Amino acid sequence: MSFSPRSLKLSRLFAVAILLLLAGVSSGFAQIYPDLEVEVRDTTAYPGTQNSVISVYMRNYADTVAGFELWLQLSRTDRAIFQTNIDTVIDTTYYRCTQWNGSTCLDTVIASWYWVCTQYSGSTCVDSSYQLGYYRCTNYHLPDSVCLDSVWVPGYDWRVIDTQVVHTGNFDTTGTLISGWEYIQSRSLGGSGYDIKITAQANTAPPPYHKGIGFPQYGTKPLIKLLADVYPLPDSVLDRTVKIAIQAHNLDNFSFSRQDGSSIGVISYYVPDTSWFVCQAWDGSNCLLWEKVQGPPADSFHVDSLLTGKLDSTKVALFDGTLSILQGLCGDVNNNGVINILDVSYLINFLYKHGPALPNPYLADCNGKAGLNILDVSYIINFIYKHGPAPICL
Ligand SMILES: [Ca+2]
Ligand SMILES: [Ca+2]
Repeated sequence: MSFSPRSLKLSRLFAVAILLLLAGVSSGFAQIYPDLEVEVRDTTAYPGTQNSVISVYMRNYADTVAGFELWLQLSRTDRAIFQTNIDTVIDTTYYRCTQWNGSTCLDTVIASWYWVCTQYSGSTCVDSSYQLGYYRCTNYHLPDSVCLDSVWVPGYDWRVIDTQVVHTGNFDTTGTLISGWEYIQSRSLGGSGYDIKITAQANTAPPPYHKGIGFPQYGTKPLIKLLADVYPLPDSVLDRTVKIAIQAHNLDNFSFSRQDGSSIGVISYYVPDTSWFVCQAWDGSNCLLWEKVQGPPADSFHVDSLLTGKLDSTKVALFDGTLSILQGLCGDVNNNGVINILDVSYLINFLYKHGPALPNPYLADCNGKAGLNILDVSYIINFIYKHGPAPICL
């Protein structure tokens, strides 16, 4: 049996309608269900925790997701940071000219890699190939200019190769929905780790053919797990929550795409783009030389229209998350809420006998001097048995 988006949505609506009837609830509102939900799951971490996991979940009900771009940003720059490494990468941008005037190109689009269906059996794609190009809209629904149909234009006219030093992000795909995907990359666009953008594609080099995340998918596994480091924070600081926001207002950095490369839940439409001109040289009433200016005053103007896109909030639902920084007891090495001889033996075990990892290294590095060593052990012994000073975590 195959699902179609319409039958799936109808069946879900139907199920809810029955539940409402059973509950004796009457609702005057038609419930709208999204096709896709992306959620940053709330999490907690101790101060000073390295490799704290921030999980992103996705639920897709109407489309197979074969690629995505997702940009996350932290609300505070002094509490936590996404883990990044400095890398040198080669970026190639491919351009396709959409309007020629002789040998001069008047307008361009950036060509990207998409899976393009090369053979259909009915409405099912039975063969496809990975191609560089762009989708040109051929049929707009007026007056809202939604693109109803497009054609694939393969190839590119020129390319620009840049070498860039970038901050790549650390992530973990073990046990996630994108485990085994061909291409997964993450970058801090701001370069400092306070943001991270993930770009992933299911099937860049088959075989094996990896079609992406089928539907319905209720998000039992994370989509991706990002690694963050939490800064040390004394218990006296009350504001301990960092918001992790999905940045989707700029669709340059947000898209969830189907197998054919088209974006899920994006409305494309035209906006007017007005150019203003001032005449620099008149010959009677004829202008010999026009100069383009920012705006009025001007002698002439031309209204063009630009194709742009926005997210359809009835189709795509986004949920930001939070990282809440817990309060910890400095010196409580085994993190059980009290400081006693067990913490001493846990730390000795860890430092000298290959014992289990520390639940929170920040709480064990407690002698007021950075670095975990025997001095932290003797500091705790001093505190417990010799009325020594209280542990200090930096
Ligand atoms: Ca303890
Ligand atoms: Ca120390």
